[in-house]
Amino acid sequence: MSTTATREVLFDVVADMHAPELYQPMAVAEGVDHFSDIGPEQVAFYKENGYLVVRKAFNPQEIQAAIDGLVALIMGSRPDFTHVYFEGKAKKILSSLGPEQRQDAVRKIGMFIEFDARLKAISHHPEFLEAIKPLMGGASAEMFQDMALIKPPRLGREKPWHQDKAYFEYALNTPVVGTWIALDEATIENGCMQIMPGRHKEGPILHFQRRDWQICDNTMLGQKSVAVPLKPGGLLFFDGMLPHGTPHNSSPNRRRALQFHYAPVGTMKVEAAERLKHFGAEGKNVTC
Ligand SMILES: O=C(O)CCC(=O)C(=O)O
Repeated sequence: MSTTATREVLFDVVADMHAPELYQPMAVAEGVDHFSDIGPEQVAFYKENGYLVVRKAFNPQEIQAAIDGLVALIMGSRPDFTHVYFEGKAKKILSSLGPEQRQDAVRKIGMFIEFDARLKAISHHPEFLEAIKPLMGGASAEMFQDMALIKPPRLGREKPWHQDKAYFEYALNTPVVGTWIALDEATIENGCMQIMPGRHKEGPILHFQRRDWQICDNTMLGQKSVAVPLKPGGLLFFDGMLPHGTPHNSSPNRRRALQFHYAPVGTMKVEAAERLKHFGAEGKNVTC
């Protein structure tokens, strides 16, 4: 992903539009309603399929508080918070936008939990952390990445197919659990998550720097995915090796989400070279 800075405002540079055939869901993800519904059967499902949905993980008050926290940070509630990345397409018009319009020019926000207690309350929600444990083989979960991913109406662009472990400096066998929480209703039209169930077991897939650091389009074209539409407060747990992506937001509706990643407490990082040995494609005599 390429990012440029202009007068302290960060922009995520515009990428090409994806081919529609890259996102062809054939089914909708399965799940349970509450954290308390997760038992051995659901843990086995997660291990087998690489994902698990909790449809009503957070209540409307918790989600509204998180949205308020996010919007406050975008509006500049904390001048010392700088990790707001605007869509490249908004570069020319950003200074003329009002507060509400400015929100719809944001692509993503990161490293925010220490800047807003309402957001930290979600990432460190006790029931949530407890639910991650069995997915990690019983280890206590430690959050190592926090992001808010925003797809503004019509403007929000694709996150191409990838495996999250291609981004993280952890040994390949680390049980990384990704979590994705819908703040707005996430639909196929506004760019909800799409996943390839079971394919986390296939191991690392080579990634290429194209529209982003991603799996080659040719590898994914025509593959049937499973869509993960969620109501606000719905949550997707997904394995760090599960191929996933989100298409462009072609709808008039916002799609805001939180994404937190967890690893077992105390997991040591490895060198980037270790990660690239598995995922780095350029230089391996392969083409994309
Ligand atoms: O929310 C999205 O659009 C995609 C998030 C994602 O897969 C990622 O950032 O790794």
